[in-house]
Amino acid sequence: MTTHPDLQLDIDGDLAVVRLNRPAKRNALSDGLVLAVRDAFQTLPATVRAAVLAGAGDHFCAGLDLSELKERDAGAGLHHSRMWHAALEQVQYGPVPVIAALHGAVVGGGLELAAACHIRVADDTTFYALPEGARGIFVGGGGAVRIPRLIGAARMADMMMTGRVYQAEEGERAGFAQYLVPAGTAFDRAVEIARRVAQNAPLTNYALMHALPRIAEQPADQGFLTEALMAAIAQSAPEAKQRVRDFLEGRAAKIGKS
Ligand code: 1HE
Repeated sequence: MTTHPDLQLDIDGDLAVVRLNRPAKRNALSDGLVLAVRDAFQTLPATVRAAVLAGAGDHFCAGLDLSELKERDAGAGLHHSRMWHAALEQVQYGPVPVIAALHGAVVGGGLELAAACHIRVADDTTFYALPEGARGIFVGGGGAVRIPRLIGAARMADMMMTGRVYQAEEGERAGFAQYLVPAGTAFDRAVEIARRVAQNAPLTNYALMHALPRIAEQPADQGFLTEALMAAIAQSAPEAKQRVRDFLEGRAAKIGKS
């Protein structure tokens, strides 16, 4: 469990709510907070089936804590970036799907953190930016890998070269978020989605978190084989057989009806 004062972790049944809780500094990510995020996802109780990641106050996250940005030589800069990678790896490839509830600023390292989540729910107040360009630095929290996969490298280069800010609606169209909801409702919607995701067969969620993104990056012939292997494993689980029986015997909800 987390002991960092700026990170709040609540467990509610099979749901974990992880909240950046440093609103006075717009949830800027100090090194300690980045490591606390890593630890929180690494040590979630085995009973948790899905998580919501949110930010306290008016903003999701203002990115790297600039007050800690110091002169680093190349080696120290490398290790700092790799520390972010290790932490955000625990979000993307940790034990459970993570639903991000976004509002206000989702900028810099905050956008990198959001990009490591599996589903992003943004409210109307959300805006996305990569101020690294203006600060004379580069992304270092996995953004160069994950953000182009959401919006394309051309849009990302434009954001960093020109300081372009995407507001909520065009951000959703560009691919930052899968859901756009009215102001103040992102958290509730994210919880609703997380509860639904938590009901999936664990192997289905595992396949979607761990196999799908890798298959999508594989050459087609390798991807087809990985897909077949994952499909065979998922369908052989007793839970999968039960779910198919439930449908055939009229006990499961039809598509579009809950
Ligand atoms: C901060 C930070 C921060 C706010 N580090 N202290 N990220 C940025 O370049 C974004 C910088 N932040 C902003 O542009 C704005 O703060 C916001 C648009 C996010 C919010 O504006 P606002 O008017 O609500 O808040 P504010 O008055 O600007 O900030 C409130 C306080 O938070 C203030 O401190 P105070 O002591 O004067 O009250 C700010 O200094 C502080 N604060 N953001 C430190 N980021 C792995 S590499 C990733 C590289 C990056 O992420 S670079 C991008 C960094």
